[in-house]
Parts: sequence; C-alpha cells; structure tokens
Amino acid sequence: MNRTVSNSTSASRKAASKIAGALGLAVVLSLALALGVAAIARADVPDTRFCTADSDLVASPGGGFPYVVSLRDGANAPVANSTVVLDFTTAPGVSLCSDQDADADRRILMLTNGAGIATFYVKAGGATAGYVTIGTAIDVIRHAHFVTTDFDGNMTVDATDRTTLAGLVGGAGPAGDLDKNGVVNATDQALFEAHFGNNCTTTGAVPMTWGRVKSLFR
Ligand SMILES: [Ca+2]
Ligand SMILES: [Ca+2]
Ligand SMILES: [Ca+2]
Repeated sequence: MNRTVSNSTSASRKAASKIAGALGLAVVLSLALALGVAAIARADVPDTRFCTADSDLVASPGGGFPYVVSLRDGANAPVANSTVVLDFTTAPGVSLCSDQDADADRRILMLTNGAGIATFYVKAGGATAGYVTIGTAIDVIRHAHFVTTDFDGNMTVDATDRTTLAGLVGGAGPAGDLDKNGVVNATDQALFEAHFGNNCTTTGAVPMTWGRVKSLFR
C-alpha cells in the first residue's frame, strides 16, 4: 500500500515537473513572439507617437491650402508609401467636392511620399460642430478643426462668405483663421480674396508666399 502511494506521488511529481517545463517553454515562446512582433512594428509601420498633423485643417472649394501629415515609425523614421486618411464622417456639415471623394464615403486617402509626407489640398466648404479625424489606415493621429473659405457651404467663395469672415475679424479662430496664426485679421482677409470666386471646378490656387499675397492686395 505504502509502495503504491509512493509510486503514485513520484508519478505526480514527474507530471508536475513536465507541466512546469511546458509552461516555462510557453512563456519563453510567447516572449520571443512578442519581441518579434515589436521588432516588426518598429520598422516601416506608422507609430502615432511620432506622426504629426496640424490641429486646423484649412480647405477651400478650389483647394490651394496645404494640409501636411507626416508618418513616422517607432524609431522616428519617415514611413513612405503609406496611407493617410482624412475622415470627414466625424465632421457632419462639411461638404467635399466630388472630384476629391469620388466614392462619396467622406474619406480622402493619400499615400506618403519618400519623406513620409502626405500634402492634401482639401476642396471643401461648410461648417461643423465636429472634427476631421486624421489617421493612418489603422490608427487615429489626431482630430482637427475644420476651417474653410466657404462658410455657408454652397461650394463657392462668394460675397456671403466675405461678410461672414468680416464678422470674425478680431477673433481667435479657428473659423476664419486661414493662416492658422491664432488671430483673424487682414492677412486672412487677403488670403480669402486670393480665393474669391473659386468653386469645385476651379483649379486650386498655387500656394503663395506672404510677399506675393501682400503685393496682390497692396
Ligand atoms: Ca473617398
Ligand atoms: Ca459660399
Ligand atoms: Ca490669421
């Protein structure tokens, strides 16, 4: 009887030892797998901790205002040829020109260049209480205020919009602050005039230097 018990105990110990060994191996394998995944994640996959995008997205029905998104990986190196998504589903009230959103899903996509940069010239108008969601194909980078020359969203930069902008002068934006410097003033009005009359079929205005803008409206 004692002998049987002793054998049984020994067998239990052996089994326990085997289980412990298997568990140890599983932990080691899990760690190795996790480290491997981490190593893969660092290279050429955008890491939102290092990606940048401006807090204000300025648009105009004719385009012309650059919005720059930079994708970088976990080692803070640029990620080329990777998708950037401007998602307007979180900004109800904004109208996009159909040539920029042919599938009408309220998302504009672009691939980054060799420097990891995607520069959008968003053609849109209207006003929203929401935000534009800026992201990679997977992650959210940030939410951005929507700013436009076309306040009433009739997709033409017109006299009605001019009156609205005049009413915003002296404020801090973001509405009306077309150069994103934190104040709505004559410089923004000059930028507005540079886009006056533009609509969705207008070729986007070439971004101008401030010197050029000033010389035009001197
Ligand atoms: Ca789309
Ligand atoms: Ca308008
Ligand atoms: Ca301004």
